[in-house]
Amino acid sequence: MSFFPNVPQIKYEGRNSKNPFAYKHYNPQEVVLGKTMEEHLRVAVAYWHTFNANGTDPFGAGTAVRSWDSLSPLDRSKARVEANFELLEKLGVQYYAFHDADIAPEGATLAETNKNIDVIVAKLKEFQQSTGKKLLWNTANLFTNPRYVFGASTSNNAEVFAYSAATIKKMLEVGKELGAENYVFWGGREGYESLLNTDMGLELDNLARMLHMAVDYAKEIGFTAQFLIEPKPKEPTKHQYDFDAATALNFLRKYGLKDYFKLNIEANHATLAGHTFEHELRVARLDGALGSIDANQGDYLLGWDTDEFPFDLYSTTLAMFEILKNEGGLGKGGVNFDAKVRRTSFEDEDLFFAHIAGIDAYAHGLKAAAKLIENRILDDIVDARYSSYREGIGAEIVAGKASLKSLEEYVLNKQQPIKNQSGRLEQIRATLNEVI
Ligand code: XYL
Repeated sequence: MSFFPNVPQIKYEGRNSKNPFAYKHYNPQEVVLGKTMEEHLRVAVAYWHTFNANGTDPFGAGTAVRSWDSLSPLDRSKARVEANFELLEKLGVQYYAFHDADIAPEGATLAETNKNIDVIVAKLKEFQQSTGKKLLWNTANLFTNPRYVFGASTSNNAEVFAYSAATIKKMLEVGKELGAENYVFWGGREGYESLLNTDMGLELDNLARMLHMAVDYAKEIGFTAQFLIEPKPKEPTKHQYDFDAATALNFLRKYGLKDYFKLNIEANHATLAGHTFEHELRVARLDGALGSIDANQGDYLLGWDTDEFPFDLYSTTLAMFEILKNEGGLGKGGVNFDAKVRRTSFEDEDLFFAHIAGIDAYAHGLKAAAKLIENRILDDIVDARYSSYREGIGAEIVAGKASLKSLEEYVLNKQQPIKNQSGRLEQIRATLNEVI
């Protein structure tokens, strides 16, 4: 049985194709800077947005009607598994990602929930084996159920901490069973609403305690996935603890967790934090912590996480520039489309058009970023701009041979003003326009 009978196999047809069911830029086997596009991007489909979301928003009910909606909860979960693998096959995408709550219905007890999960995990495994598709990452949803009203690891209620720990334990086992290449910890409701009733110190210590327990358990069961923290500044809580890349890295360092984690950087979370996506990727990269990305896009006119499929080629180009510059690229990570179709795009086919648009935007960005690198366009500009540090006093500063005293001696009697050179930003932007 097909869930998407009107959708053909999506193939690369090149930029002149008018076929909406074709890639215009994503040509999986095309080699760019020594690796195929497929190897660079490691594209993944996000289960929750693709198979669970239906367009519900705070003002209105779902608009998308899927063929599995009318089934009983467990049958619905099974149908979604089949739909997932059909979608992956038709898109020619190798990876997917999920939360526990996306794949199986919750039971009256954790034991019951785990039983449901086991049924679906067995089915996912069968499909993985027969199709060769893989799990980029899995995670635990520790934010939807009302028990998480005050957070999970950072809840004031130790019962909730315990339940969260048990849930993470199960999801680490599931990750191992399905060969997940990464395991993600997005903060969910790990944050606070007001300091008036919050013990921030205890909450942060507890968050670290939970992550240490997860590291220990993964070691114990031989689960070797890369652990990833996903920063986000706000929503659902007013102040999320993993605000941005720099904050998350500082937390990991403070609590002795830095060696076990990298970051999963999401584009829309970056802009919510008041940063560009490329800023967050650069911060992570400079710290050897760029692990994976959640590819989506926000709306600068709206202040929340709109999770749109990415179409901004400037952003995908500069993101791919950071990824190409990262040692080993995305490594075990990938480009996970943590993105949802608009509420107005409610037909099944829109799931495909959306992924084609997003994947093409990244493939386009990859090719443009490769040109920037091959022709040393930005590298030459940056090298020239910092050339003062390669000779004379600059070389002494960089070599650690200078002190406040020696620098005072150097400048004291120099005729002012110091001559600076233009940053030429408009000219650089025009060059970038030509490359993209
Ligand atoms: C929500 C987050 C999540 C994580 C996984 O803003 O992006 O979807 O990616 O928990």
